[in-house]
Amino acid sequence: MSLGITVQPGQLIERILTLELVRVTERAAVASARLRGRGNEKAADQAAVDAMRRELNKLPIDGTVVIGEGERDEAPMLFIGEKVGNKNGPKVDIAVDPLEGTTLCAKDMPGSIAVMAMAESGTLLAAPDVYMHKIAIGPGYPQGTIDLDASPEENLNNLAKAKGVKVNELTALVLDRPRHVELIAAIRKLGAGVRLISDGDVAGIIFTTQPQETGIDIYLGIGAAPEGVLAAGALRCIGGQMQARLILDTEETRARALQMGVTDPNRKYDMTDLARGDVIVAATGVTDGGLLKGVKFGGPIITTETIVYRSATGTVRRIYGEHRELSKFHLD
Ligand code: VTB
Repeated sequence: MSLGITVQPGQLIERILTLELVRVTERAAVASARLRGRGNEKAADQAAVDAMRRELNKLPIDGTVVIGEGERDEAPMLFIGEKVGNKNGPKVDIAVDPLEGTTLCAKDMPGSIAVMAMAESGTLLAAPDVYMHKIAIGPGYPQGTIDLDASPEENLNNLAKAKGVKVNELTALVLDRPRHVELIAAIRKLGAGVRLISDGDVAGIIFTTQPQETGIDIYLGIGAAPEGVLAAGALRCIGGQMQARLILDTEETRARALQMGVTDPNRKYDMTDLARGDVIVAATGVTDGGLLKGVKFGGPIITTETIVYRSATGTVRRIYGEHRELSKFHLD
């Protein structure tokens, strides 16, 4: 293949794949956006899964889904362990959340995205689709400012000190769930603010990297594991700190995790344990949100907005796409 540019062997494919991933999440986003506001989470998710899978299988990669939609019997496609790609390329790990925030999409509420990550084989955390304890902050703070095992009080006080502000000037982002009642109370007791979100903690974690814009200083709480790996991949590129622990609270989940290589069910993972190698993360907006604009229909042109993170260089690209429905490349 000659593209008239000189790059190291192995790098070419990676650089080209950065754009290829955009196609994948664009397609998934457009497919699910057609079902926005229809109140059918399953159909919207299935549309995203089908489109993502179809596009992934066109890529010159020998890929394996290591974390994502669920396992073989629960997820019809893109299940953990599924092979994707046309095999004419590097061995890669894939993490997917074809429709992050299915409820947001079904209700046409802000913040649903189509998101995936690709990394060198063996470098993304392979785990079952379970819950995960997570804590994250953006870049610019001393290493160790936060610790998953410290109390919310300690973490917020340390962060306030590192930021040079009072603790009551901080805002934490937390998923609005009954399981977080105590966490929310502990944060508010310090005088700090809590921004509650109904879904979408991949973007929630990414928001901590731009506190001056988003108003979010720290992410705390329990969300899903695939979203944790995807967010870690993005932070690997932008910078920041993140720690996580899988919630393997039954014999069954521990056994499943062990099969995937998780020998210590209580292990505390750092950002680089969740996404170790060179990783590319792409996300396209489905509904409008704080991170990305949603898909726009109407007229002959469909527009999309995608963000791509590449850890090897720390490059973040925002790609605005115009897709002409009447062209032979029309998006279904
Ligand atoms: C989160 C969030 C997702 O699931 O990880 C959450 O990022 C997990 O918690 O958008 P629940 O089972 O309590 O919803 C979502 O909300 C939906 O996938």
